[in-house]
Amino acid sequence: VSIQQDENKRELLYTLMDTYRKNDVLSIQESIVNHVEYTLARTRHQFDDFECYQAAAFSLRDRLIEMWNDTQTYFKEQDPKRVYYLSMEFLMGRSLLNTLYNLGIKDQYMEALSELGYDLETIAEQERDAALGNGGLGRLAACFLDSMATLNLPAWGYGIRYSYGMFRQSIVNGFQHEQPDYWLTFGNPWEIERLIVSYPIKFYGHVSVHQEEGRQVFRWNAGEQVTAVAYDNPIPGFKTRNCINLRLWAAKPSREFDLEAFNTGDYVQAILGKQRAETLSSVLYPDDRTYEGKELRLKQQHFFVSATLQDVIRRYKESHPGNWDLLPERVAFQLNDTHPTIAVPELMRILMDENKLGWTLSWQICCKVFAFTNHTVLPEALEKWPVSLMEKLLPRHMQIVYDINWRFLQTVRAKYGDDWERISRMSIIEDGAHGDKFVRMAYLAVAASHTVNGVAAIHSDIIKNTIFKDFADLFPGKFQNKTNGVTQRRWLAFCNPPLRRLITERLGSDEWITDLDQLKGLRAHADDPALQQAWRTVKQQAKQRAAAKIHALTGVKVSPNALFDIQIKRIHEYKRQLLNVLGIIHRYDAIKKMSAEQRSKLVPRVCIIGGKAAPGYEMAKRIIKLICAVGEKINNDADVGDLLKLVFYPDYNVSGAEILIPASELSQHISTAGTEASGTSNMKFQMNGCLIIGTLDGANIEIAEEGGTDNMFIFGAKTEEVARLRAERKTLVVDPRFTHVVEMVRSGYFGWEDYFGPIMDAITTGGDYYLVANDFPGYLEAQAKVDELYKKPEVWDRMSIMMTAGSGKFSTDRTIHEYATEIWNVTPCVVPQPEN
Ligand code: T68
Repeated sequence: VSIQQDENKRELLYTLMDTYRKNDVLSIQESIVNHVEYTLARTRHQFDDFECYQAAAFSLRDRLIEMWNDTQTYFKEQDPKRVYYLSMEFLMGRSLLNTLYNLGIKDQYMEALSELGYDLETIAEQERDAALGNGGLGRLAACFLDSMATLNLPAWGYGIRYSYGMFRQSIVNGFQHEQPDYWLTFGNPWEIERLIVSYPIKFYGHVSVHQEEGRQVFRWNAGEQVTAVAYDNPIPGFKTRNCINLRLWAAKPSREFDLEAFNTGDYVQAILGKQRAETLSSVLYPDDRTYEGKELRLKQQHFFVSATLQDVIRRYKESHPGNWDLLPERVAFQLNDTHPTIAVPELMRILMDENKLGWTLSWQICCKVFAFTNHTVLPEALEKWPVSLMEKLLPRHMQIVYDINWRFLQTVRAKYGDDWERISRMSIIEDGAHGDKFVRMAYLAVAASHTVNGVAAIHSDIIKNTIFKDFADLFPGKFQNKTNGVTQRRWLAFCNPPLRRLITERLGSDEWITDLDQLKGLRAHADDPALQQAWRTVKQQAKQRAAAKIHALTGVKVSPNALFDIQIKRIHEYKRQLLNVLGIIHRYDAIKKMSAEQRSKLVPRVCIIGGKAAPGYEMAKRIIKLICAVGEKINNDADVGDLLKLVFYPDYNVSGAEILIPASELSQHISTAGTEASGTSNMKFQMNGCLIIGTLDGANIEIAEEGGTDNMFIFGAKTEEVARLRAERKTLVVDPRFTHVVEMVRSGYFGWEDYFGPIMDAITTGGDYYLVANDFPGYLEAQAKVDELYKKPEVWDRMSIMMTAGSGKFSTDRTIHEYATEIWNVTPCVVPQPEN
């Protein structure tokens, strides 16, 4: 009877399921209007642009869910090795257009909406950016997801569903103000809430030991417990059925825990106490530079890592009950910086304490599943958690870290003998000066990972010779390079349709969208005046669009006939926005002193600077004010007119980048050599035919190799010179032009001289750690060369085409392919297309 019932049920389900959603215009309209009426409870006769966006997004989510289900079912059947990308940040930006393009149904949607009376572009702008990241590290994770899906890898991303993303920046009187980014106010139509996928997460308490069958068993009696709930975000690939998952965890109060608190009388206090649980996943830390030893940050790390590992282990055990040996052949974890490193003791704890594996096997497994990416060498960014904090918050993890360290130092000693100096240098536990101890998270990650990588060739060399030198000696085979990339879908094909069409027309195919090396085919056409002409027209259109946006945001009118010079990135002393501003002051001063005759020969410039300063980074905030003050002066100087403009682009984010990058002719990547691990916007600019003024730092070096050194404006000290130049900085004979611009600022030419004093001090009497004075003359020369070449469109356009042609290496498709083959050992798992 029951078999018959099962049969009937299956039959019924199949009939009910009917077919997949169709993508003809009428079916799309049907889906949209359905969501207007039944999801949003509006009527087809009355819904505004925002509701139209929501309904369109929900209709797309339906289609994504079909793909997602097919993909996950297929992965389960095939049981391939899977990779899990663990990251505290995913800087996704908007999803509507990206989804439409990846699914290949943008034209149908455009038509469907247009017939209903809506404009796709306007609708797309209704979407708020998902800004769950600070900058490069978070955006890299987002580009990786796009490539992993497109390459059909059995991959998932895991992170935190922050309620407040990256703060919104407004500029008031030239000062940065921060506003909360509560991005979920009107819901998030892309996510799927999975209330049943939830795990308990424990904190505080104490550890007890007892004997069980002749071995020690540790039990962690937690003092606090919250629940992690899964929110799935489908990630479609380009032109593939595969749809992977980004699973983000949100914290909720746990139902069972603390029941006694309710029985002891103070009911209201007990409720309020539970509410605190939600704060765990509420806010993204906006600091991308200095490590902050905040308890909540460590709680966030443990929260997302513990939920993730419980989820992965549950999935593994479902398919392979009792078979631990196979785990490293089915699971790979990539740690995006040290932020998820608590995963190492957490996996040890899960294997040993919850699954009764011994230390040796547990450690063997650990050492086969983890790999770690480093993104910085700046010492102030390296995470070190106080032992006292970790002992309190995660007592069992602290024990395990001590054990890991003890065994690790045994291997160091086995190789080098009683070299106490080295042993103390390499210890995962740092003995601080005042008796305080710290856990060096990077060392823990290196000790446990089978592979450690930097993010550009020079950076991977630097980490081997500096912060991880001892480790590279001990484990020479562990260290690799994986030069970053960006997805050419979002950053060229979708954000710059006119250029996409032009490239496709010239190459005779659009295969470059999944095989970016094909761009090198453009080299043969770089001298063709017809292509150059069309290339220029495309750039001109993008500049007009950006000019309109700048006017709307700042009220400043910029001429689309001027050279667009852009520096957009987080504000940091090492990125040297100061060098840029001082160069602009020099240019302004020069213009003021010119005759009309000289001015008529000048190349007009629009300088655009954008980026956020960490709220506690005083110097970066002063630099923003300086940029604004200089802009104020220049932009209102009728004498200068269109010859020079300087705008600070407020609230720079992913969507802003999608407008600015296509419009750029020159972009600045001018960090002090040896400080920028890679940079990734440089790759986006290059793809869009923008010329680069830059130092030999990070990925700039590889960009020069690929795009041609002659097509870049390179200047400045080299990495190997920096230490010496720093030591000699006090005796440097400073260029008089530098002294003059510093003097202009100090004298109050732009007002606010007292407020700008510390900035000027930092690059003069303060030691000039980032060598602004050293590189200033070279920078001015490089800028002069820019002006000279811009006057020769045939030369400039050729260089521009050559840059795009040389950008093939910087696709995350290449990066991810390297990770997959050289680190993860995972292979594509291609979901078959459905029959109908
Ligand atoms: C960036 N790092 C590197 N960090 O600065 C950049 N840090 O050179 C590189 O291209 C990029 O990573 C990708 O590899 C960051 O963006 C952070 O955002 C960050 C956030 C929290 C804590 C520390």
